[in-house]
Order: sequence, then structure tokens, then C-alpha cells
Amino acid sequence: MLTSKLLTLVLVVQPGKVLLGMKKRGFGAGKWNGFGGKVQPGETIEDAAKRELHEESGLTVDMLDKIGNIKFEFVGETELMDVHIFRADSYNGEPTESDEMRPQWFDSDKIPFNQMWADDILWFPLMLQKKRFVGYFKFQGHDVILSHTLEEVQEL
Ligand code: 8OG
Repeated sequence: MLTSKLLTLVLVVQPGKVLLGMKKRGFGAGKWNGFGGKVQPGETIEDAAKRELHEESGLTVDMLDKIGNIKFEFVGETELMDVHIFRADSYNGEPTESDEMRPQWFDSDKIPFNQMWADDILWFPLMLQKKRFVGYFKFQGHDVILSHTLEEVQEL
């Protein structure tokens, strides 16, 4: 049976650019990504998203827009990763390197997809257009997508 683990992911967006962090250690190390991590017991998903954003980038946000939910299955593992994705269009503070992430702004047309999770190239365009989406990706290892679904939705 598959159990699932709740995770958050926040993309900070400004006109024409998006903030990513180079993951320095742990799961997804060596990849550019948004900021996020595991939801802790007793915490709402949105509070976890804000906490992880702050811990990893130094930024605080008042408002997060819920934009996506993707479930990831890794062949041979019994735990699904249930990732709740948010977009922030305004923030407070300056991006600051943490133990886990080195933040950097990227032009929206120069996102380094070849150094990111393989699914990101499929849903980043929706995220940048403020569209909402749900998806399911089945991975073999960390680089190969065996099958997936991805659809735009009106509400999450
Ligand atoms: O706590 P930890 O850093 O291990 O959390 C993993 C982070 O990676 C969390 O923010 C969710 C995110 N993440 C996945 N899979 C994928 C993916 O395929 N694409 C992107 N962009 N992020 C992912 O767990």
C-alpha cells in the first residue's frame, strides 16, 4: 500500500523573473528548485510553506496563492510525495543563502530546466501564467518519468 508524505513548494515570482534556490544537500541536491519541505504535525500546509520559505530563503510572505498539487511516486518506494505548490507575488526581506539553499533570480525565459526535476518543465509554464493544476508523476530513479498526468483545474 502507498502511504503519502505532505510537502510544500513555494515559487516567488516578480515581473519577468522567478527566484530559485540551488539545493545544497539532501533530497534533490544539485537541482534548482523553489523553497519548501515537509509539513510538521500540527501545522497547516500553508503555514509549513511559509516556514520553509523563510528557513531556506530568508523571505517572509503575507499571502501565498495555492496553485498546484502534484503527487510523486518513485518505483520501489511505498511513500507517495504529495507536494502542495504555492506562488508568491510579493515578499519581504532579501533572498539570503541558507544551509540548504543558495537563492538566485532567473529570467522567466531562462529557467535552468536541465538542472531541475524533470517534471518542472511541464508545469512551470502553467505556474508562470497563474494557472492552477493537479498532476501525478511516476519516476524511475530521480531522472526518468515513466508516466504522468497533468491537468489544469479551476480550483484546488
Ligand atoms: O524537505 P525536503 O527538501 O526533502 O523536501 C523536498 C522538496 O522538494 C519539497 O519542497 C518538495 C520538492 N519536490 C519534490 N519533488 C519535486 C519535483 O519533482 N519538482 C519540484 N520542483 N520540487 C519537488 O519532492
